[in-house]
Amino acid sequence: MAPNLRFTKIVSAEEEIEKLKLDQIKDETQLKTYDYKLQIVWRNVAIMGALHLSAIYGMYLMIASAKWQTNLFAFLLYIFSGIGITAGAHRLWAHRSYKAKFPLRVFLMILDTVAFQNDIYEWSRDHRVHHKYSETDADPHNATRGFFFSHVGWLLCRKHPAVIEKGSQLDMSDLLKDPIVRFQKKYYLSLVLLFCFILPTMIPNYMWGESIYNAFYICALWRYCWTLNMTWLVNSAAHMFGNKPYDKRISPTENLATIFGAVGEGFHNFHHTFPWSYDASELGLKYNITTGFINFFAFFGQAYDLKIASKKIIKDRRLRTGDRPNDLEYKFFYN
Ligand code: ST9
Ligand code: ZN
Ligand code: ZN
Repeated sequence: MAPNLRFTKIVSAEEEIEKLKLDQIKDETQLKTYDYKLQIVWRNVAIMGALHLSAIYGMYLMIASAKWQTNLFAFLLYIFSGIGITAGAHRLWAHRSYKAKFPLRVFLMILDTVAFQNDIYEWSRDHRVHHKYSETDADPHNATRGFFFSHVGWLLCRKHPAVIEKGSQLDMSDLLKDPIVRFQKKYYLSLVLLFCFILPTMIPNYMWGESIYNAFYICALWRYCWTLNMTWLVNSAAHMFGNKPYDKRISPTENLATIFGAVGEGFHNFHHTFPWSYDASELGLKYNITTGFINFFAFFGQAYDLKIASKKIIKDRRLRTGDRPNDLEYKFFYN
């Protein structure tokens, strides 16, 4: 373990409850009923449809005519823009599970922009309301509305009024205090144009003579579409299929495919049980590139105050509310 990792260990149940309060403990109050009618946003349907068709064509170009460097670059962009979401928007800004110095925050903001998943402020607000009101009308990608809705459908229609009402009640002031978040929010579309589309197209052309056409379809469109789908799996598959070793009373699961596809974010039963733990799983670095990334920057002091759930509190919770506390499968997967 790196010598200067600064951990804040959460060791007792009382501490866990206190921490959960800070992380906006799931609200059990009854949501009122709304006069709600599904309203499809056809512009988004057309854009997402076109993006997916272009991505399929991009995949064909990867095999048929692209240079290997282009395919490798597209893959690396997927991993690193994914880390912009996982280590940046998710674990740093939405959950405050660790702190980061200015240079690392700038780097994460750029990676997050490559992923183009709405700005950090909007992403974090939707994510905080998702944790607080999971599987209710106020959850933007409420998984009880089905796989398609939680995967992509929620981006193709107007939001349920409960999402906007409950989201407006969240305290988001911490994010607005961060000048990097404010900067990205202010210039978001220009930054997206540059970091998600223009640079991924120009770099392969300039560096190894790839055609602009191939670079655009592969490194911009295919890579963007692939990263979106890997991210969306956390909201769909990892809210439906898999084990619940930490809390069987909630929908989120440990979903193997998502663990790999979402660069270490598919341990979703763990994450909804301990949302403040920076590693988002109890396995440390195993299958978790994002945790490795944060540890790497912690080694240089750029990431610090990493909050982590102690082994004891995880075990206590597993025995109390997990779905298979003594199962062999648990031992195989988790040891
Ligand atoms: C995308 C996001 O893909 C993906 C997020 C995934 C999250 C995953 C989390 C899982 C855990 C982490 C794992 C990471 C794994 C990563 C792996 C990587 C390999 N509270 O939005 P409008 C207000 S984005 C409070 O127009 P409509 C809003 O401020 C893809 N207020 O709602 C506004 O107020 P005002 C690219 C809220 O009209 C008003 O409401 N982007 C909230 O219903 C209207 O807002 C897109 O595709 C809230 N929560 O439209 C864009 N929300 O007027 C898609 C909104 O005062 N978005 N408000 O300013 C849209 O086009 C629209 O938002 C819409 C809804 C059509 C979906
Ligand atoms: Zn979730
Ligand atoms: Zn989360």
